[in-house]
Amino acid sequence: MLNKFRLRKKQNTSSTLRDKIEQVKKAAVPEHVAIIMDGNGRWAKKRALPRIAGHHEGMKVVRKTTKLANELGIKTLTLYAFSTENWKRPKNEVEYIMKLPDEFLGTFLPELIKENVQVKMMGYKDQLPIHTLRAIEKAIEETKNNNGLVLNFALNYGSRSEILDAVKQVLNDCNKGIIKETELDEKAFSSYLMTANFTDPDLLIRTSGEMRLSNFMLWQLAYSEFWFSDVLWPDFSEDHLLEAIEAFQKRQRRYGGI
Ligand code: V07
Repeated sequence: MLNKFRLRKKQNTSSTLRDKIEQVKKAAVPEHVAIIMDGNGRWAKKRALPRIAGHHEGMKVVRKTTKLANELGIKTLTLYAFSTENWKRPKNEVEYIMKLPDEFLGTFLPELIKENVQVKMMGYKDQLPIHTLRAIEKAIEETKNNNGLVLNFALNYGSRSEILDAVKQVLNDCNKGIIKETELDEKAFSSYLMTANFTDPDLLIRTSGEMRLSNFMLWQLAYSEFWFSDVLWPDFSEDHLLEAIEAFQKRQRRYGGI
């Protein structure tokens, strides 16, 4: 009796998720979604677990989110995995976090390849542990010919540094005569950023109730829609992502009406 009930309940839940996915796919889906995956430490603290347990749980949500984004036809998913400021955290926590790309790819790379996902990374590679960099570069190489979702990890990324480095590169190119001051417009400047080959995000999601950009894609988010959710990243489900996209679609329709 109890088993029967559970089975029925499970089937009902998944069919509503299916329906919702189909519903969302009928309207314009954002091309590029960026997410600040915040609240992993708080999720762990609430359960009296070490912070690293929250990061590990958060990693599983990366997989679910990637799968759904791909299924919805989102072209690019940029995930803020580690900022240039995150090095200030306790050494053991940083060490653990830097093993997550290895673990994630060790488990899910075959799945990403099968699902036609292309892995990319933006951020300062120099300071990353060699094992982290090797795992990511292997994934980038093995998925480079895929043409489904682009899964772009922002790792050791900081937007002010990115902009400053772009300015320095522009000055360099100016001195060498590669670009003239009069040719430098927004489009030309964008090509000096780490996102040179990306469109700007249409939608930014930040979880865990914080309403800040925290040095994330400051230039690129100039015209994006923002969606702030109180849900902690490890609790961020398919339903929550669909809710954010539905809200985005409603805003699009309103602007279209006037
Ligand atoms: C990290 C889990 C998600 C919540 C936020 C912080 C902790 C997946 C990756 C990853 C990165 C590159 C890659 C494949 C997977 C990751 C870091 C942290 C640094 F090619 N999750 N995750 N990287 N967390």
